[in-house]
Amino acid sequence: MKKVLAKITWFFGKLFGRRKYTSVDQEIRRKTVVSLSVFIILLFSGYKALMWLFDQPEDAAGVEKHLRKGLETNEKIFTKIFDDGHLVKTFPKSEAAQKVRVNGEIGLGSDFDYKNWVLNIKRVSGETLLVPLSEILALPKTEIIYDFKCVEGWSQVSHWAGVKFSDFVEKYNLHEEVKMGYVGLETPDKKYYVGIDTPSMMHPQTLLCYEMNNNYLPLIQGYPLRLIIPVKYGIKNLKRIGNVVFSNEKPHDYWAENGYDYYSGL
Ligand SMILES: Nc1nc2c(c(=O)[nH]1)N[C@H]1C(S)=C(S)[C@@H](COP(=O)(O)O)O[C@H]1N2
Ligand SMILES: [Mo]
Repeated sequence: MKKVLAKITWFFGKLFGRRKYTSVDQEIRRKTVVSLSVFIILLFSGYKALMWLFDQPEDAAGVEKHLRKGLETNEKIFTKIFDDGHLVKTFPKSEAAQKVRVNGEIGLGSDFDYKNWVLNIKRVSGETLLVPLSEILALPKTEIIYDFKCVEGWSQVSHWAGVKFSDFVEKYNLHEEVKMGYVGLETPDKKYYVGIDTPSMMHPQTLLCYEMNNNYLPLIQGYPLRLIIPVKYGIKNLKRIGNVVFSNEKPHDYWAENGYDYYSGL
């Protein structure tokens, strides 16, 4: 045993040891032997690992079990990121701001006749659906407290309530309409307008919102009706909705026209 150990030590000593008087040739040879050994070991382990992988049972699609696991993990991660059904984080009411920040007043002119306001919806048939506030208030109410984010860099936990857009679609039979790719919303004076992909409109946290902190919206925050769409940045949360249209082309969008991302998703 001792002899064997001595031999091994001698061998590695020869291989790796730095002797004082090695010539340049010997030094080059030593380095070549070391790199070649490392290369062969790596090649061999790679080959072994590949063989092991090929030896594993395959599933119906002919995909090996361990690879399939990897695929499934990727799928889980990506559906989590891209699935429009994922929910935005919500907060307890105690965390909602009492003084809610006001930002952006485009399309909120003071000549607004709020007493005669009705929501104006263009059906695909060309007909117009007019919905007064009283009807919207009679629909099931959904509340949300979440972190409202503006692209300008601020965010604030705020408390809103209204009817889910998806409930509204159900109630007014807008099923044909939501087969279209986009929903366009405008202020009554058409000065502020947004285009939103229909899946985001149909997201369970998207509201046609009429309340903030348990009161009607202040005029400056969109009374009588605004969009609250937590999967999007503030710019898409149009205040004072007047008109709604559906289309397969992207509806015009105020901030997209000014260089911001059309999608503006979070
Ligand atoms: N009609 C209208 N809606 C608007 C805007 C606007 O200028 N006009 N600004 C948007 C932007 S940039 C943000 S951040 C939010 C701010 O909503 P808040 O005033 O309730 O905080 O409204 C959005 N909706
Ligand atoms: Mo914003």
